[in-house]
Amino acid sequence: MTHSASTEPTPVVFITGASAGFGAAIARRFAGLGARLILAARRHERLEALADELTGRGAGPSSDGGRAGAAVHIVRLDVRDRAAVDRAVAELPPEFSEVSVLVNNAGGAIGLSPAHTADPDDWEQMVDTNIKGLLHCTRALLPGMVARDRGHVINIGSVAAGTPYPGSNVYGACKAFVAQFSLNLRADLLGSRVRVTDIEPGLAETEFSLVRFKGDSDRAAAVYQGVKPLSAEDIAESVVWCATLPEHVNVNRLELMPVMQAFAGFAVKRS
Ligand code: NDP
Ligand code: 8X3
Repeated sequence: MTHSASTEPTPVVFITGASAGFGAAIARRFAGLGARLILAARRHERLEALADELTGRGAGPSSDGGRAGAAVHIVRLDVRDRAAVDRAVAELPPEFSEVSVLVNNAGGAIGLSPAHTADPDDWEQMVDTNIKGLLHCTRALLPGMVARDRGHVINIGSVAAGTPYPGSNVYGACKAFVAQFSLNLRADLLGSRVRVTDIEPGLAETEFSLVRFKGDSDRAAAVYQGVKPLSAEDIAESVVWCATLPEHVNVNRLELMPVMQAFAGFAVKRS
């Protein structure tokens, strides 16, 4: 479904997981820059509401610093479904078809159990979303970027890629995949003007913990209790910063944490 209100020849930004958290904030931030937006996620009604807000199609005048008026195309998409991803890309309306920025943001953690008790279905869902979904979207959009010699793949990784913690087992390993895949893409793309960035946030308050704890809102709220976490807007700011640097500059990896988060030492179990 396409909502059009802008005719500016501007960047086209494809954001996965745009129905919540970082993805929605990234969409708002790029809309403020006048980009054309492709918003993808499974919850279509959330995308509709965001599209209404960004295009100004919704109720009332804009009070958001000029975002209303953006050109937005929304796609109900499960990134785990490779055929659906390919179809969504093939069926982009002409004014959205030359994607210049892909934000591979869809993903998350399911569960926090140790490996020996974790649910294998949760593991599979994390691999399918954080790894395979990201691969599907990248593979579908990269040929166009290379052909046009212009583009930027921005992957949302995590501090969990490089810092182990109990219960992170498969989630952290998925994000380690994202980190290495991002670097390997840079190797493949040398000679083209396509950029690749892996953004690795730490503790950030979104629906992330609600999803991780399968709807347990008390447990999710406790994660952010007594600390000022990163916000979705902080991450959006970093994404936009990387995307708007001069085109000869590539941020390979950007790690962010709230000031009130740091590292623990090695754990030693003594008898
Ligand atoms: P949210 O749970 O708030 O948002 C996750 C988004 O991913 C939603 O829009 C959801 O949309 C989408 N999504 C999940 N599965 C799929 C799927 N199969 N197909 C399409 N879209 C999907 O979490 P965040 O915004 O925090 O997370 C965004 C990214 O940031 C994730 O990759 C996460 O791992 C990462 N991250 C988060 C951190 C945090 O502390 N919050 C820190 C570091 C990294 P829908 O359900 O509608 O499909
Ligand atoms: C989300 C951050 O520390 O919960 O990727 O893994 S953490």
